[in-house]
Amino acid sequence: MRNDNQILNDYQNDGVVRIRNFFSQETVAEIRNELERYIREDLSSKPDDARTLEADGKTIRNLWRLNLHNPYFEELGQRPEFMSLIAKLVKGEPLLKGVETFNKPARIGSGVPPHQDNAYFCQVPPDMLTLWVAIDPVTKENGAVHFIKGSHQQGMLPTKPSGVAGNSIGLAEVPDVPKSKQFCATLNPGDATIHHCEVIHESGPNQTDQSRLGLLFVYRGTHTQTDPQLKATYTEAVTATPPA
Ligand SMILES: O=C(O)CCC(=O)C(=O)O
Repeated sequence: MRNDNQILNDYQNDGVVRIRNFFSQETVAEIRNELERYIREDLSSKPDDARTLEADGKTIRNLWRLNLHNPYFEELGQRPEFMSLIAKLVKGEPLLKGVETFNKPARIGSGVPPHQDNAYFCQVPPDMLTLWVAIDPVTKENGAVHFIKGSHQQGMLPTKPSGVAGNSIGLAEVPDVPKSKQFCATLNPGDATIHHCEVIHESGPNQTDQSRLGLLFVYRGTHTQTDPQLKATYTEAVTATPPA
């Protein structure tokens, strides 16, 4: 039984919360099938900004905008049982802003530099978050996301373009918190994390033989607005390394 009050409390204090068994194994299997079908049958007819490839030029690193390109994912992200929880966390009526994947394929999956998502989202107040659902098992070795708990409380930190396709903007200075002191979000399929858009996080490359596929849902409260300064800084970075 999901404890929404505990989730809200942990989210407010830490900026990230892990929720076991958020999706059933049946839903995880359904998601995997639909992603495979979408890649096989639909992706080639979508615009270039529907995906980012790994450095080999052929393996998928990310799928973007699945909510726009695929009705199954748009519906999944708007189910009332999730929206009721998200509403509490974003302090208002939630809006599904994006559905995407971080595939982190075995041996090929690249790292994600330390960043705050609001450098991409550019929203004030920062009532925006990501629900990150494990489709594969997520281990320390295959590239679990590491979070610095509580770092959302210091607001936005200076950024710099990262030059990484799919993660074009990162922190100007990497925080001095050893990995051993960060929250390593190991997950079983169907488990999830929810993280605030200003909590610092990163993930390493996948040097194992196990794929680490995550499906992400991004929400904001309908009351948030785009900050012009954050937007100008992001536009500069993403223009150098499109599409995200
Ligand atoms: O899945 C990952 O490795 C990174 C995810 C991430 O950076 C994000 O959710 O903002």
